[in-house]
Amino acid sequence: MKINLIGVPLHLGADKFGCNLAPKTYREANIVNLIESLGFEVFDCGDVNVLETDEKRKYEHHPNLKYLHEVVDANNKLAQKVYESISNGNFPLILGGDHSLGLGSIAGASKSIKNLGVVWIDAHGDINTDITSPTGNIHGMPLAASFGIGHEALVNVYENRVKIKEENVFHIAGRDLDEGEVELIKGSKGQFYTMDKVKKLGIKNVVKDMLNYFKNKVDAIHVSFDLDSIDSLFAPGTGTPVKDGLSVEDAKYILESLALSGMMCSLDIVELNPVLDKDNKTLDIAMYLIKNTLSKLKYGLENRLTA
Ligand code: DIR
Ligand code: MN
Ligand code: MN
Ligand code: MN
Repeated sequence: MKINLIGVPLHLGADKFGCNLAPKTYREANIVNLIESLGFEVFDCGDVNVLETDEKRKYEHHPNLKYLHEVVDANNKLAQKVYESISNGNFPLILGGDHSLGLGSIAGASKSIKNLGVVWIDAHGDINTDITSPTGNIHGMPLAASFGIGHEALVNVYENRVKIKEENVFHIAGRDLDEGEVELIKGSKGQFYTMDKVKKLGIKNVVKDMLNYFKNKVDAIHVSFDLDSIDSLFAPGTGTPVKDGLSVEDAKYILESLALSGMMCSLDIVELNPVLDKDNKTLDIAMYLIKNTLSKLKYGLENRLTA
């Protein structure tokens, strides 16, 4: 098994410049060497090519889906890379870029894995639609679209099918939810462990619930980690920072537990905005989390084989 790095220099889904620079920032911080130092073979697939566009074309394709064509195009390309990586027996590490890339990651992973689970760690719900979104930013919509709710161009990204079952979603760290998202969560078959719930239960119990929930339920789990899930005090370098979030150790524990479970098949790390990051604080956290998570992945594979 190799680690496949896939960069996604996309900011159009967030409509804020900066997170498109993150893949370059990770490479300059020697992410390849870091992963190799854990004993993995790394193949860097390079960056997904993002179409050039300009501000004037933001609403060219839809009045409340900014840069729809460009975001869908990038996700079609990403999905194919993720699909190829997993079907070749490798582990894709997808470096964003804004969180609209979850559309492509999940589309690709769910082509390889029939019954895919998704853990979405985020201050935001990312379950808006073109109808409910107060911003028109597609990075606030990818999770809902993946379970079939939203505009058909997003639901049918890469392939014309719903990618995951709603009940296969486990969301952690929500604390900045829009009205339409709160409504959707109320009737949802998915699991939503908001920050309030995390504080009440404690992170150990959240992780216990998560692993129990997925046991005998899914074939593998795609993990989508938005750095804004971490408290903005520690991780200021994201486009939409929110206070009162996870500690770095909470995030580390969630991710390493997933790696050790043997169920994790792919990982997104998204929304690092190097322009907004102070003293590389957020970059350092991301590198620390990637290092620790991947270092546990080998044990996870052994757990899976002996289970
Ligand atoms: C807000 C912010 N809920 C929106 N979303 C995200 O625009 O839909 N920020 N995902 O990271
Ligand atoms: Mn066009
Ligand atoms: Mn997000
Ligand atoms: Mn977010």
